[in-house]
Amino acid sequence: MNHTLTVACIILKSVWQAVCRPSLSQIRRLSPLRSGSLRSALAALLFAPLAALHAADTKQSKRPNVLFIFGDDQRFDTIHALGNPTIKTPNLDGLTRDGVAFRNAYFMGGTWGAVCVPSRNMMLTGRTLFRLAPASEKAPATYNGSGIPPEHIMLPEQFRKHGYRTFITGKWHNSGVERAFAESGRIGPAGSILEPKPEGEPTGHFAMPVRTLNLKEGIKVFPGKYSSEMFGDDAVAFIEKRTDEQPFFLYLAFHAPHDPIMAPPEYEAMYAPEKMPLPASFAPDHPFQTGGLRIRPFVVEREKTNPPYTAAAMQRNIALYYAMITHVDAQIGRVLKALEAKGQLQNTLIVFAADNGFSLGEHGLIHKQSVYEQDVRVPLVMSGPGLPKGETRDALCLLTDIFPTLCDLAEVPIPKSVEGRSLLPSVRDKAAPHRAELYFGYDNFQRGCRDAQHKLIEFAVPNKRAGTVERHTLLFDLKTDPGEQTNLADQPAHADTLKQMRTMLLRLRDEHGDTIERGSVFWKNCTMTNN
Ligand SMILES: [Ca+2]
Repeated sequence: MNHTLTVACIILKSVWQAVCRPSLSQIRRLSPLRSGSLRSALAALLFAPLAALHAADTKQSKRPNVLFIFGDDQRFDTIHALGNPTIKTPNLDGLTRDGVAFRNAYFMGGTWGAVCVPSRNMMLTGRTLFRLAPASEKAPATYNGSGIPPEHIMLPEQFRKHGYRTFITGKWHNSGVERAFAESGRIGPAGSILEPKPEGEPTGHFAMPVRTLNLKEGIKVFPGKYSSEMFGDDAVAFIEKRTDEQPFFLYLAFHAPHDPIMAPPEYEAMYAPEKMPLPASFAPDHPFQTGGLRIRPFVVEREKTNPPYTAAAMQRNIALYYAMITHVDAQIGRVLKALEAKGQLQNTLIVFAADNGFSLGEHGLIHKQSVYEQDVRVPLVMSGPGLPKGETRDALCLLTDIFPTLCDLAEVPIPKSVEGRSLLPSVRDKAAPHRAELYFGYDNFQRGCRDAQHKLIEFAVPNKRAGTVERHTLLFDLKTDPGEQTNLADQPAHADTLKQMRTMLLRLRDEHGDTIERGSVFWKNCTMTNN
């Protein structure tokens, strides 16, 4: 109940008690007819506005809907309003004006090359990387995040259990979709979109195999329809067709800007490649093995590509990547308009995030298989009831933290399996502490950590042919060097910082349970002196 209504209620109750509630002696003096008529008339006079206020309050205090929008490989700096002058994202800009943006949001990394899978698992379950379940009982060492056991409750599943209509359209990359959602539009990819097609036929995002929750419908392709538009269509249709009052949880997971890097022609035309700024750390190739190089060649400009990269090729790649995001942004705009037309925009919690980042030439990389900033940092914007407008937060946080935050905002209980920490204290108070440190990992080749200022990355990559391990240590001051260009690890002036960060790394390893099979391989290879 809002403040105005509370005050109105107190005043009207006092008036009723003072004027209308007769004492026992008064009742005895009044005839039944006179007493009843007088009180009815006064009650009608006094309580009509109160009833109207109550009706309004009931409407306002309805449980909020949730619109969860997930980008795929969409890095942290891809929202125009948050400091990227090149990219065009008018609808995401609007979301930041209407909400709160977390500028230091991260995912923890992945235990294998397909980092999308554990990332989505972490967001869906609110758990951390080394506390995901094995893929199956037969492969207990494969903690790749694909399997989600029933005891790890998923975010939409929890909302479903608490009275929400749950609907999915878009990418799903884990088990348990039927547990989490009661209804669906098209879900994909239900097969590879990277397979080459005969000349002239739609490919990639224009020919994505999709399915629905109804497996009897089989796998279908809608040739010529770009994946983002398909999922946007289904989200809009769900909102437009809704006639009941049950709150909903709409999960809209785009598959763009994941490769193949390709965009509808009218969006491609919005970005001139030669005008695309290159990252300051651009290089033709990475200087050493990371364990995440050459996982597979990326499909850029319809051609598979490997380093060394030229500046011009990277600019074309950036132009297309931005075009894909602007196209996603247009779909988000359609969905927000549909909510508005249905009168639901003000009563919907909207979250926009992405599963992982993506390198666009930084350090010679086109990939997401590292713990460098551009690979692990993600966008995170939230708007809706209970959230401030046009504000930003610098608190370090994880995708894992979204689950308890949405539960807090919608007054849904947080399951015991959730490890994430609600961002609500940070939402309410910019200075409130959240996470002081973050821990990152990639497969059994990289581990890293950061605090408010420094970041440490340890690489330990076996060279099987030589029977050796290639070791590299990187230390950055993120306050003065956000692009991770100056390695301080070998500089004597920073020896104490290196020692402190290594102590932090080892402590976080233990706190995060990084002792599973893959982690133990890394820690066996990652010899380091720390004294
Ligand atoms: Ca991804």
